[in-house]
Amino acid sequence: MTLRRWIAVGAVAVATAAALNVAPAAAGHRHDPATQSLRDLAQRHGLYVGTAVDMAALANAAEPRYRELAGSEFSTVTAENVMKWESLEPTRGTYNWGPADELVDFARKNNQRVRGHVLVWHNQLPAWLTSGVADGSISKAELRQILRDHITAVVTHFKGKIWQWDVVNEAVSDPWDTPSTLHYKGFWAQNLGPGYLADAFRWARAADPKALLFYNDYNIEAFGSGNPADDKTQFVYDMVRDLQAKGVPIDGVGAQGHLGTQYGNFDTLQVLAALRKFAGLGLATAFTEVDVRSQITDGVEAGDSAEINPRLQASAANFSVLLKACLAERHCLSFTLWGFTDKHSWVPGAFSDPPEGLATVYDENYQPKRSYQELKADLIFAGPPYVLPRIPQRPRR
Ligand code: 9MR
Repeated sequence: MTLRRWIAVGAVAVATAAALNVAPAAAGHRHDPATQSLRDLAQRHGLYVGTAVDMAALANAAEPRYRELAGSEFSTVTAENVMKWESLEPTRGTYNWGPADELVDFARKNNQRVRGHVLVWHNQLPAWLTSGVADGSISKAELRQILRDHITAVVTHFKGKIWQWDVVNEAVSDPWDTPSTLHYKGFWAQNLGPGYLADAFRWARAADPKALLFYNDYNIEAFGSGNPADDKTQFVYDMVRDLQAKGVPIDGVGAQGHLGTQYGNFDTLQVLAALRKFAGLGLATAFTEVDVRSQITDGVEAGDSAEINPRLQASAANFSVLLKACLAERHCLSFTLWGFTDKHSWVPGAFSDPPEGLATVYDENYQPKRSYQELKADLIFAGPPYVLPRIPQRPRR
């Protein structure tokens, strides 16, 4: 073959490969989709893939892999803890922005977006606030003003740097709570009544007109009975629709996605149906805290593959269900993991009887697990006509 003929053949091969959206083998390793990062593979769908970041792990020079992967595999990050009230305002009126600013800076350097987590939640509140309310030294009227000041200060501090804010987190009870009829639960509802939700979104919007404002909760990945008395997803759906009817500026609903292989969980089409229903209200959606934990038996501890393998497989299948549903709904903007390595996961610390773990996509030695490979495969093999690029959300006025 002459050189000219060889070049022509090569050009046709490249053009054909481009049309088919596959990379020619000769193009080298870099273009093999299996060697690309989650963030690069997700980009083709306009989807952001994220992780919660543990700032102590990020700062640990003895563990460089954490920082490398946090920067290279993900296009959005969430502070696992450092944007929570007890971290930001440990003493009344004195803000400690340092660790949260560090994360925002890390994100800027790595060309990542930031999910702000969290403005209003009943957990991880500073003692000065909860004890002040308990002993009556903080009145209800003052508490409302304190909440307003906190939201305003935090959103203003990060103005222009936060893509999505979790404005209110976990406001709704679970069927196992008392009373079992679903209701607004926790510190804020008890002290201010459910009107605090509308207030919080309005105050957040006033402080940053461009951030997307989310309601975030667990166990809302799929609808159940359709009765808001026992179906949390339905309760949240009705709640959000009521907020919209009142003109409250809410832009999205985040489903956390904390699943466990011991549960029934969902299939992809069920989850997709829920995302579609929320999109039908004009809302964006996101998976905000995905992990899939398993019970750790003696056999798992002892390395018995007959016990480990089914867990790893079930975990991968559940990660995949949530990602595929997200890919198939164009208003599902981001897919965030609640940590990416079993070395730094909230699960073992939170579940000890029975112990649970194995919840993330890399093992304790930073080796990718089956779940990581399945997420990649989902991103690689998705495309038209059922998977189309994201539709950006405009903040509601
Ligand atoms: O992962 C977080 C863990 O480090 C904290 O100790 C815990 C305290 O409540 O919060 C964890 O993150 C939670 C998140 O902020 C909201 N949804 C549930 C998450 C897991 O508990």
